[in-house]
Amino acid sequence: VSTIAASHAGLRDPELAQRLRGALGTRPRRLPVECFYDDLGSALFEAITYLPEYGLTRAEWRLLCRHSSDIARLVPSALEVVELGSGSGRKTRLLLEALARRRPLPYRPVDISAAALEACRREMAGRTGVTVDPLPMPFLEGLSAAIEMRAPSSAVLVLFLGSNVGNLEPPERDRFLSAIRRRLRRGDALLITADLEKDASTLEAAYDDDAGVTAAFNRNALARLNRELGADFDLAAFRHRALYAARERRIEMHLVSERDQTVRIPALGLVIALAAGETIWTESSYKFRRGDLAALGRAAGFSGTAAWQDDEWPFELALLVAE
Ligand code: AVI
Repeated sequence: VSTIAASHAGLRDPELAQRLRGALGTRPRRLPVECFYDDLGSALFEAITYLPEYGLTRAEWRLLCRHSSDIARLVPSALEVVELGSGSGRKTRLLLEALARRRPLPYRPVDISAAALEACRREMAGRTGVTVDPLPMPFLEGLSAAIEMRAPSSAVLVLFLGSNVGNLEPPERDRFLSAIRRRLRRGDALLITADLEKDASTLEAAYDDDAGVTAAFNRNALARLNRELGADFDLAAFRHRALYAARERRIEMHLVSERDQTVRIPALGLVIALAAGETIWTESSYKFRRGDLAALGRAAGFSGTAAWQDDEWPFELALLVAE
């Protein structure tokens, strides 16, 4: 996991600070997705992937186990892989091994978290045929850098896994997929995954687990505002809430203020009054239907080559090719 536009300046990055001011300063109060993923947030997310309630990661793992060799057959053999949001690289290892069986494979993970890239490098160490070349950058910058490094005769396979596409609002998502396409050549490919719709109680449990790990992940976003921007959020006065909005097909995560309170965020020059029951909307996680990924890909200039689903935890993996 990582972010699309964060930088090493953390929340003090001027562009992010500006967006934060807008998102928190007006109602409904929101937080940009970048707020989750400092090193602690990335570690908490890694813990989420082990929760019994959070079936997404295991479903993706099953799909990659089952279909790595199909994917290897469908993509050109002279290939370079760029992964947007590598995380620890655990899930990608299998696929890379299948691809590297044919010939040496340059692998360029793009992630803003140096800790994630380091874990990824360790995970790949000693895998025959895979050379790791980490790019500590926001996604699109990293993709552009990787494209500049490509050997002229190689195709590029971009990985955008983890159902990360679900954390983008639809207009932003469409722009992002088009921005990926614009950086690619005809015949390059995009391997992408998305969590599929399922019943509300299963989804809500996945985002409000019994051990409270997701609640900690959610609260860490406010804890970061305290740490990095000198804010004085009283974390104990916020309750974690996850609800499935079926019409919009998204999980919404909120932090609910348990009382009337005033919070100061000096580095943003912001003082906000929260009423009891008012929420800070911290994340949306969109859910999809079978075939949605191919349709999104088509709108961005890709054709859908293949798609596979997991039936145990409905989840989709799709291979799209740049037209
Ligand atoms: C990274 N992303 C796909 C996760 C999701 O499921 O939307 C983030 C997450 N938020 C709470 N739990 C997991």
